[in-house]
Amino acid sequence: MTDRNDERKALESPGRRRFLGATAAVGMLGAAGGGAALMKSGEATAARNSGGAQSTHVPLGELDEYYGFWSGGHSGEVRVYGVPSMREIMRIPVFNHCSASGWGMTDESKRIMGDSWRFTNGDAHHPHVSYTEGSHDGRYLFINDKANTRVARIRLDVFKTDKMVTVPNVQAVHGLRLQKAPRTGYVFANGEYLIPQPNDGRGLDDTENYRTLYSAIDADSMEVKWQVLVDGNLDNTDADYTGKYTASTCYNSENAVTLAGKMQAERDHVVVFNIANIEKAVRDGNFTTIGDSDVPVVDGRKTSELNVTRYIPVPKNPHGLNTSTDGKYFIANGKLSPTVTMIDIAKLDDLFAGQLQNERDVVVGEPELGLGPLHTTFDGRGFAYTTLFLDSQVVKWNMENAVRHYNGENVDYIVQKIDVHYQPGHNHASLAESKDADGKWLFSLNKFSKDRFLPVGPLHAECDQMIDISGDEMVLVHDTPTFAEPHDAVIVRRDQITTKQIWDRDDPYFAETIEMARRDGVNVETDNTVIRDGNKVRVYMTSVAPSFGLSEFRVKKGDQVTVVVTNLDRIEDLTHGFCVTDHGVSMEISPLQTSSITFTADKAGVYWYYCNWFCHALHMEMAGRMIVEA
Ligand code: K7E
Ligand code: CUA
Ligand code: CA
Repeated sequence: MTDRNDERKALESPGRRRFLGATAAVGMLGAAGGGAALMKSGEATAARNSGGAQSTHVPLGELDEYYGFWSGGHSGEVRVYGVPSMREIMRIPVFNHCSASGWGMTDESKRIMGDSWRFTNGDAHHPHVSYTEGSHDGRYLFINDKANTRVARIRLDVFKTDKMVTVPNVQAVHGLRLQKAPRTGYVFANGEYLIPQPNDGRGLDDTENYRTLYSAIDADSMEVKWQVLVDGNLDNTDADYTGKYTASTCYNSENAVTLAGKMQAERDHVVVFNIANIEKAVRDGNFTTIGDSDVPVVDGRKTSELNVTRYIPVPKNPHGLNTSTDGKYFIANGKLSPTVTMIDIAKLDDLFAGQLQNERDVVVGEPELGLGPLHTTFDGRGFAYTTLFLDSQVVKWNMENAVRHYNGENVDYIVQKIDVHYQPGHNHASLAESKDADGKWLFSLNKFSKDRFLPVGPLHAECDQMIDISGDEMVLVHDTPTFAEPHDAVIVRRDQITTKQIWDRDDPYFAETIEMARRDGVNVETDNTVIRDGNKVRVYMTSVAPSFGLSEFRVKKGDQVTVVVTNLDRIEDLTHGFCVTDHGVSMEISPLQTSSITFTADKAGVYWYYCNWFCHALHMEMAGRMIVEA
């Protein structure tokens, strides 16, 4: 490895090396503080470069080639960019609440969010677009909520969240990936933190017996189908391209509850899950349940005899887990180790059949790439790209050469290292979570941005950098500041997604609201009327630019008011809003959409409601009075 280290040093600037003198573990712990030393403004200028073969410029009036879906981290949302222009096109509220669209306020969104609507925060890390036979089919995007242990689905015909599930028996869903073939039947979710099972107040201090589980969610119904009890925790996960196997990294094989404890073992592990064997165990009744949940839980601990998991030792505290787009390897990113571990997926059948001596026999490469490898992406041409958090670099490397090197051949596998600014987490190349990886654009999602943008006080933006990977050399071409905090992104071709221009009147998104109207004897498309039901009042009105179907309605103080607005404008882009002043009531009503919102009229007086989506020359006049009688 010495020659490799020398080669790496030659590629890195002296300033970086000085910062990185310590061991990986110490460096990682000091990353936030040490980062300041790394980010000298002079260095940032020197490292800036441009002039890739491809242009990020999309001429005025032309459309981007790709959709990029960025997770919003602890903003709880998903953001949609056009790639390569990096124009932010849309934000999709998911786990957060949205002042503009009324997500979290409307009756439709509350139904979808279920009990968890009372949480106004989320921590969205891993967005993934559904598959058919390893290619993106553009039906759905799925995303996890680490903060409140949820998984959500977004419809990509309307770009709206349409299902949300709180996963039982686990705390903090972190790693999330989809079954890639034959289609996305399952969404796989890692429970990250170790907790007593069940977590009902018993066994609080029995930390040795804290456990977590791997969950499979039915992508169509969004119900949790089964869970697998594991040893250690679960960080990131990915699925293969056949539908047989998935794998997850574990940084806490120690079952520790302290930072020091989680770094004790020299090796942690990757758990490989055998999907067919898990399904068989469920079918055969070889499962238990935990607490109040009726989800089948299959024992996948090391002591289990169900043949559903294997634990492959890897260097300590790995992080990202990425399947190469040729379907050959699960790649576990070392984090505290300068290596990534390549697991040969083709050898997993033999491993589960008991035909290998040792779990490590499925490891076919362990290239040393640099300090702090976190995530890896692919170009479809045999090269992998790994972020080096501590080195603040992306390294391009040759996968087959890494395997040959592991076999003792004297070949180089590192192709190039490029500086990024600074401290990258995920990276993601165009189409690189599908077998269609096209090796055009690479994004490095960097955690620090000091010196790159106008200062805005102590809190800085994150910095997403765009790298042209279409040629032999990586070329940095663009910086995009992003707000807290894209962990991951997915980029699909624009032809892989088909959207509706206006809503269908029979869309399930608001079917329950239409059903409520039917029970009230109301046709929401023609009737403007008020229905009283005890102290519940339902106000039905239409909207046609520039007026609401009702210019006033009357309720009594203390009434619970539900306002249902149906937008009869069938013109693309003609969205109305409905906002009641001084009541915290706001929602979007896009063309042919029905939206509803429920609130208490708790103050007597006159309150204007108005359209808050600029729709017409007389948009300001599109208003009416809610008259609340004492
Ligand atoms: Cu590395 Cu949540 Cu995918 Cu952040 S995780 S970086
Ligand atoms: Cu309707 Cu503005
Ligand atoms: Ca560990």
